[in-house]
Amino acid sequence: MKAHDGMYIDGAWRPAAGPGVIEVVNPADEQVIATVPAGTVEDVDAAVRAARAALPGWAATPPAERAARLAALRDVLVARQDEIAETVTAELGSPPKLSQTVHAGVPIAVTGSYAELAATYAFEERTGNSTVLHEPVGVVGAITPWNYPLHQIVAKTAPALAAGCTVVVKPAEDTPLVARLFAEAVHEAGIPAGVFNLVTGLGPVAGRALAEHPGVDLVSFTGSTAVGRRIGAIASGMVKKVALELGGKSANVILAGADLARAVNVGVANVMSNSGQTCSAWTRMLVHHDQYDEAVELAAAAAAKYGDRIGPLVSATQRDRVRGYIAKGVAEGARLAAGGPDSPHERGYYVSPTVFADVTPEMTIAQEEIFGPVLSVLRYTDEEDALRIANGTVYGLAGAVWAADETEAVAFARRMETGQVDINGGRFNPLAPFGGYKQSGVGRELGAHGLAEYLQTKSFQF
Ligand code: TXE
Repeated sequence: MKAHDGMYIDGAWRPAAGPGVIEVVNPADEQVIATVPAGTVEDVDAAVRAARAALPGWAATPPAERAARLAALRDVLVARQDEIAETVTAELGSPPKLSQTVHAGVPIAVTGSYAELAATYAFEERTGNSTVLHEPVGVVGAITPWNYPLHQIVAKTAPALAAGCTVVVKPAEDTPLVARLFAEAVHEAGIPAGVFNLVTGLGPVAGRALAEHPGVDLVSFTGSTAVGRRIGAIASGMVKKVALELGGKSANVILAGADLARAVNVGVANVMSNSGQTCSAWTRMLVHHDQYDEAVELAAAAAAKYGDRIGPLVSATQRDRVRGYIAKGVAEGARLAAGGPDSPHERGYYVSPTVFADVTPEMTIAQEEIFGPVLSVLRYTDEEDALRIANGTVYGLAGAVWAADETEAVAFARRMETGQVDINGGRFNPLAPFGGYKQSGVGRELGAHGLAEYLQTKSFQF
């Protein structure tokens, strides 16, 4: 058990204002592995002041120099990739391979992409007789969740730094260790004091203080819809800019004629990966009624194969929440084709990979975000029916379409009310904008669209 001290504020680890600590638990064996300080309003205030003081210098730093610092940060993350992966495995419980390739690998790719974008982005352009400037919004307050603990921090910090903003991050209380490691990496990369600051702490205390701080110009939040609503209300009341990445209930639409086995196997892998703790997961599989029974059988077999290969959920709270949804699915008349509420291990917050069949669109498990390894398979009669079901939730974050040919899949995807669609199993692209339609959120992350969130425009007329 390691007791960590301090908050990373103004380029150094400074003692926390209060005595409170947060215990970090390894969800695979329920052991306390570390403590970190629980930040207070005073810590948040010190961090925001440091970020404000650093803002003029960083905003005036030429984009090429900001790009060089981000490239240096990427190199430090590469050098410390194993340590990042081990830390995420310890505090999130993710299997080592996933930690290495996704939890450490994706932030490296994203930081690299912003090093390039900072160097090439048109921060000034001409239109008619005007020059348009894209200037940094100012101080960013970033509140992040635990499901992809480093990615969520990097997806906000890298574009903010590329834009010339300064940042205060309040990471999730369940996964503060990789956030501390990231602060060390920022320091090693030579990013000037005050440009990046980290305050660990509880959401309703430190998170709330950050959202409410008058020195914060933009609040970027990823997490639950309930907290997102509150943060949106605070930000709009204070006329701050706000970006919200919230929940999802994405549809994986398998059109008749698609490669059914591939679509089902990739679809199950998508839901089970990271133990289902992915906001963009394709948690509703939509299958034509002629192929429905075959799809359910394939999905159940694929889920059963996962067995021990998935990690636990992050906490007892999340495990109980997911079990509650499984019980509700059964109570509302869905049929368990694989898995169920029983835990496969005595210790650790595990839930078995679970597949529900005979799910109808209005059931709770087809409407609400479960955030666990639980797939619902729904049947449709024709493409209009599939579209109605796909669009029939309050969310619209991601999704997938499979068809015999790409044109058919694209035609369907155009009619989906969602921010990102994978066509016939498309690959992850760190430059593609990511974000929600409807109640899945406000704003976009990643690529040039993610950078634009941290900029405001000014024009000169000549
Ligand atoms: O989220 P919270 P939780 C969804 C998912 C999950 C559910 C609950 O469905 O089951 O949310 O997860 C901070 N003021 N997602 O309870 O509470 C908190 O400290 C300011 C989807 O963990 O929203 C943490 O840093 N901040 C999601 C962050 O908000 C507050 C990822 C997220 O925690 C706060 C995670 C407050 N009053 C959960 N209360 C996604 N979209 O990827 C909490 N926080």
